[in-house]
Amino acid sequence: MTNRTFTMIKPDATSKGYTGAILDRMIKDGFSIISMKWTKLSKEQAGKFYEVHKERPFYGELVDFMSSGPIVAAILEKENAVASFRELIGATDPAKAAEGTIRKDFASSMGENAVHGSDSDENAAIESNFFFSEIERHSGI
Ligand code: FUP
Repeated sequence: MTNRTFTMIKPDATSKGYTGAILDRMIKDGFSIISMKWTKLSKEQAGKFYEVHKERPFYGELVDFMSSGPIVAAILEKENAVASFRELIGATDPAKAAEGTIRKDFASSMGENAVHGSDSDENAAIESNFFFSEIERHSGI
């Protein structure tokens, strides 16, 4: 699974109409879309997805925000996908994100930072399984 990562386009970006532009960045950077869905998380689902951050002070806000509007969830494929995608999206805090990164251009704050990207191969697999069934993950694309 080292050639795959998982992403979400977050509610701030979908509501501002950035979905197409952000997907375009991903495709132009060489990522193939393996699976993709437009959906909305319930509070419970957002809480489960971000369970690792349960003890952090921003957890409640994060769960409220991630369940506040539509998201796009996708599995992407490219060589060295996790690291390459983290580079494309930039630092968690858009104020610290490098020029030309997705967060630099589309995110507004640390919390509302436009996109998610898995931080390891293991989490990419866990997060992909959270959103997509086995058939959806092996669609033959
Ligand atoms: P990242 O891997 O870059 O998405 O960042 P983290 O896994 O550290 O954080 C997950 C999400 O928690 C971020 F996308 C936004 C939110 N967050 C905050 O709201 N405040 C913080 O101080 C850190 C993270």
